[in-house]
Parts: sequence; C-alpha cells; structure tokens
Amino acid sequence: MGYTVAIVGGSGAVGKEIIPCLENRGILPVSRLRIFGSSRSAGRKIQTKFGEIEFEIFSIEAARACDVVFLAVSGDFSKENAEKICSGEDGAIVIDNSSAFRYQPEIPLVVPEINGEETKKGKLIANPNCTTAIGLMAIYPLLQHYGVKRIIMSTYQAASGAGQPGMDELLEGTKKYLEGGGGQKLEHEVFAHPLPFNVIPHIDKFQENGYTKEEMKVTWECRKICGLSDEIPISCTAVRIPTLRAHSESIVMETEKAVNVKEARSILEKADGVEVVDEPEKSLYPMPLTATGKYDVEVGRIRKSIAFGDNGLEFFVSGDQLLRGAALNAVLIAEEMHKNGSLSTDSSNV
Ligand code: 2RA
Repeated sequence: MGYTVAIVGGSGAVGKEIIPCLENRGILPVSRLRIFGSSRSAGRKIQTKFGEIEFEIFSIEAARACDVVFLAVSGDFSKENAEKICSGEDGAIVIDNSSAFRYQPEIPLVVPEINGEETKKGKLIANPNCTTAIGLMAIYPLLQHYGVKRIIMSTYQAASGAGQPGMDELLEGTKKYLEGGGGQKLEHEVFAHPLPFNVIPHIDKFQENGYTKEEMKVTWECRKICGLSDEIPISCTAVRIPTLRAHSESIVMETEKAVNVKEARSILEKADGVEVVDEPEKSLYPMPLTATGKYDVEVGRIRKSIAFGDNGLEFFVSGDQLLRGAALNAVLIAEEMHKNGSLSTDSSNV
C-alpha cells in the first residue's frame, strides 16, 4: 500500500527520469503511478515496476485526486496550475521542477540534504535549478565547517539543461556536422548558436546587470537554500558546452576560517550525495562522462586557492543534470515528506 503519485510531463527529459528514481530507490511507497501529458502522448503505454501505465490527459481534478504530484513542465504551466492542484485540505502535495515559485519567500525551495525541514512548511515545494542543486552538494558541507565570505562559480552545462529538444539538437547537429565534413552552417533553435564543437556563454535571458538569469538563479537560490545573508557575494558565469546530460562547475570559496585541504576532503567524503573523485596523479577527477547516471555528485581537484590563500578553496564538480539537478532531487523531497509525515493525506493508504 502507498501513495498515488503523479508525474505531469512524463514524456519530457526530467519526467522520464522520475520513474526510474521511484522504482530503483524504492523508498517512497507508491500504490499507483499516474502519468499526465498532452493530448499527443495520451494513450501511450509504458511498463513500470508499478504496472503498465497509460498516459492520461492532464486535468486539475485528476491531479488533485493524487497524493503527490511532480510537475516536470514549463514555468508557465506551473504558474497556471500548481496552486490549483494543491489548494485546500484535499489538494495534493506539489513538487514543482520549474522556476515559477522558487523566489517567493513563503514557498520552500529545497535540497533535502540541506534544508529538508522546510518541506513541513507547505503543500507546494519548489525544486531548485540544476546548477544550484549540483554545486550545493559540495558547497554546503564546506560552508557549515568553514563559513563563507564569497563564492565564485563558472559552469560547463550540458545540453540536457534545455530538455529533450536540447539533447536532440546537439546529437543531430553533431551528426550533420560530421557527415558534411564540418564546413557547413548548422541550424539551431534551442540554443542561441549551434552547440556542436562550440562553447556558448549564454544560458537564459540577459538581465540589466549583465548577468544571465541562469547566473542570477545561482546567487538567489544558494542564499535561499543555505539561509545566507544577501551580503554574501555569490557570482556565476554559466556556459553551455556540447556534453549531453551532466553539468560541471568550477567553484571557488572564500571562507571565514582557514581551510585545511586534507580536512576539507574528509568533510566531502562524509557528505551525503557526494563522491570524492580526486586522484589527479591517476588522472581521476570529476567529468560529465563518469558523473552521468550517478545519484551522487562527483567532487575533485580540491586545492587551496592561490587567489584567496589560507581562506580559500577551489574544487570541480560534475553531476547528472537530469538526476541530482532535477528528478532525483524532486523524488528525495517526496521521500523526506513521507518520512516527516507531510504526505499523510486522505487518499493515501500507507
Ligand atoms: C539549463 N539550468 O541548464 C538550466 C535548466 N534548468 O539550461
């Protein structure tokens, strides 16, 4: 016996990943899985551990009849529907993967390993941006131990950040480029420029301060999730690279207390959700190819910063964008709510 769990956007890149996270982890008891999509996917059937599931057309009523609803859809869809699904005593718990509610002070923005307690504060929980969730797995345990004065991040973000269309554009563009001998102009719709064999320092819209929205998300979300003051400077340069589904990040932390690299490594080794991969003499360090498909975020290249001296640490992380950056974090939120009693609704039978 368990909960009725729904995924809205079950055929998208993130929605598809929620299913194996639920199946393989087996922590959230699921009695029925429902998958909602557009009229295009309605009627499609897939085999899951929870039985054969037929995609249904989304409706507010059907979503409200569930216990937990994962929204893996656009921000506009979430803005329009999330509150209607969770409102009132009999509404469902909504875990929203979009940015629609992340910056509303009263809506919890949660990475369960950091601020899981926040899930007790409401029925609508926001899942962070992938870049933030991946970076914080390493930043937070260090910040707890050493304090933080500033964070500077540079990212190397995979095509999957733009969903299945982003991955398709990268793969098809690469194939065309190779077939044509490399000389031809590539078409692009998802990214601002062709991504194959390129590096694009532009993700999301440019803001008045010259940063992109993707970069500002890192600033806003790190502060909100870790409870940091607005006085702590956090800056990011976000770059799209032609990898498929794991984001990498170079992170520099200026700390309050002096850092000991051996100790920092041991803190990271003990941290939940982190795998230390840091044997440079054997050419072992985090990489998108090795981080892909893993629940844990790889952390390595851990070293004292020559820019900030004793109070500075530099490291490199790679994490699966679709898992730690989206589907897995959302499922961990539901598991946390199951453990802390926030999921006991009428329709559940746990
Ligand atoms: C990206 N972080 O990589 C965004 C997606 N959430 O495009």
